[in-house]
Amino acid sequence: MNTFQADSQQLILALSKGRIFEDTLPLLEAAGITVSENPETSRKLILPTNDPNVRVLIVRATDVPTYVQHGAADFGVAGKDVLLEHGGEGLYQPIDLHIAECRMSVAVRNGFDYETAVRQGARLRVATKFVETARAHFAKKGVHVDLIKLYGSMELAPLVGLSDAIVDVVSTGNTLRANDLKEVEAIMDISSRLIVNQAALKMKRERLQPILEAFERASKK
Ligand code: PRT
Ligand code: MG
Repeated sequence: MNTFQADSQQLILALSKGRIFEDTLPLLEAAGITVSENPETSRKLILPTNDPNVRVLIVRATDVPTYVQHGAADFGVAGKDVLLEHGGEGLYQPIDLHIAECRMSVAVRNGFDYETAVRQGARLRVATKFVETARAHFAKKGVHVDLIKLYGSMELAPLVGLSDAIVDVVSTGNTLRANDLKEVEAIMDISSRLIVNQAALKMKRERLQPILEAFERASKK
């Protein structure tokens, strides 16, 4: 039985599977921590490491700030996109890790004249997972939008007439191109940040500090 108890010696790190897990592994190695199982093949949601006092929780990318905010994890790694939607309450964000880099952009269907629509003051329907970021972006531009909240596959929305535009993260642009979409505006650069529970930072400083320093050194390379 793998019972789970938070105690003061334990450090719990929240990570999401996929690119964030993979890009965080070398940073953990730099801190002398090796994760003993691969989340892609293991069904475990709590992964042991070579350090009996450090364990890794595998959660959805958007849930990482929630686990850390409430202290169920002491620290975690989350994209700036996710942190902006969460709001950052209860979180200390000391380090830009420069991993999982991408950008937040506005995209429309090829053939849709975004610039003219904006210039003429058209009301745009925008589908996105990132409603707070999208709201702030269009408010700053003075563009009226109806935001449609989606949880994934935003690229589909303009193709089936659900929206005029999407706000999504773009890395290579291949997904947009494959779906007859084009990027019309870059909103901001995105990378992943180390986040730390504010209480844990005080209570477990001695244990956390060397790991934070190793992450900081390794992420600058
Ligand atoms: O997949 P899930 O629904 O569980 O959650 P998630 O998509 O939030 O998690 P994950 O693991 O896919 O992404 C975690 C973090 O990686 C995000 O919060 C971003 O900060 C960052 N990141 C970096 C990306 C990308 N690059 C990226 N390309 N997140 C998502 N994508 C997706 C994008 O949404 C689009 O569908 O990949 C597609 C575009 O990729 P290109 O290369 O075709 O442009
Ligand atoms: Mg994803």
